[in-house]
Amino acid sequence: MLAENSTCVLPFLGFEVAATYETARVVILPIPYEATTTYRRGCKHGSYAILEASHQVEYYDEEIDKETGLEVGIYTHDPIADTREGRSVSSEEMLQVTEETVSKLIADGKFVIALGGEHSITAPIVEAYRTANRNEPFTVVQIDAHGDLRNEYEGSIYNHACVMRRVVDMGLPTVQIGIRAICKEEADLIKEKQLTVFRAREIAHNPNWIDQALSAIQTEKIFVTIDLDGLDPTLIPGVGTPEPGGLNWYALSTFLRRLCADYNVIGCDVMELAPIVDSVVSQFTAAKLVYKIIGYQALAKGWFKT
Ligand SMILES: [Mn+2]
Repeated sequence: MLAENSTCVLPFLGFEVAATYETARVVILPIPYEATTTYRRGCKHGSYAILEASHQVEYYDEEIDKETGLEVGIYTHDPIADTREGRSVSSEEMLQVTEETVSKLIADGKFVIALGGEHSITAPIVEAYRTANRNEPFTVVQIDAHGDLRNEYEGSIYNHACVMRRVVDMGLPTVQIGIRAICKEEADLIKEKQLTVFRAREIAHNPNWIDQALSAIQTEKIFVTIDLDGLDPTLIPGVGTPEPGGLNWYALSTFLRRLCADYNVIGCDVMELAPIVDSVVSQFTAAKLVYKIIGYQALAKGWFKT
């Protein structure tokens, strides 16, 4: 792990708007960890592709009429659990360094947006929030094509296909949105535990799904985990396991805006971008999504100066 305050080579949005750690409200945490990808590889390059693409995002957000990046301090952390240079990082090491790093950022009062890397990283991030919120449960809202509810996959309980099972095992309530690929074991678990799932197929034909999803949340605090394959693969083809029939841009951004407005979003991650050579669509869309989340949080938390 690199020193926490050393200069990051590639800050989100660009050097001109990068805040210092001390003044930043938002910390972008790149976690280029990839170990258990099962189909299309490359998510270890996802976080840096998002950072690079973010330099092309317009500072002025025409939806909220603010230059978000100039008003909200954004600091980009050095990467942790970095497997890009062929260095192997064990599951245990990834779990430990991620939980420790996120815990420190929470203790420093930062709003963390972690950039994967594979989805298994969400478990230690959520664990850090759990430790910080010992007496108050929060809901994990997951945007994903997949249930990620398998107990074990390819010999590991830390496989990316098991991450929401780890969250369910922690005893935290979950709301899963955009789901359209699950196995029988996961379908049985959803029934047995009566998990709240908004399937992509139902969302496509239900204009009231956002109201229904918001009212299904029973806690004030929320952690949001976004597997980018929750969006339709026509928007983000660069994912490890694409599935047709996903959420569209306005459905997801409208949902996230209302989620930030109506609840206390305590943290967030954006996972599973696996860039495609010669196409910037996926990483640019992901970067814009991250910028939208920062803007919606800033509106909800009163971070804008004017
Ligand atoms: Mn997925």
